[in-house]
Amino acid sequence: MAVSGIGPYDPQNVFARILRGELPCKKVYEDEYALAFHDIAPKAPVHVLVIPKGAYVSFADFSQNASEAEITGFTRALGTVARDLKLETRGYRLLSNVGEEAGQEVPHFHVHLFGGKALGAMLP
Ligand code: D5M
Repeated sequence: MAVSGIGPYDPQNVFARILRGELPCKKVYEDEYALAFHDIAPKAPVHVLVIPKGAYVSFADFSQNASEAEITGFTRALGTVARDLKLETRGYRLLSNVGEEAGQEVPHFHVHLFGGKALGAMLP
């Protein structure tokens, strides 16, 4: 079932364009499965977006339709980015908005990685 407000994959979405090199990004990591770059409007001292290379609109799509290699590769990349950015000492937060009502603006699956300060209690 489709997630509310998120249609079929749009190859013109901003992250697809970044993946194709049509738009710039402040890259922090890249491998076969994932690309990580600084969020354009950071909400924490470290605010990085980690996206899969494959065309998935949301976590719902990715978790259902990505191959095991993609899921493993992407998950490992997330951990590597956090480690490379030295976020493990103070801890960090992963967040992914799924669907318009949850606040998803860009329809290419992405995980926000926040760190670099005391993040406090989890909010809804
Ligand atoms: O989060 C989408 C996030 O993507 C939001 O924090 C802004 C960020 N964004 C949008 N355009 C860009 C570019 N061009 N570079 C870097 N970051 C960007 P969501 O969970 O979909 O609301």
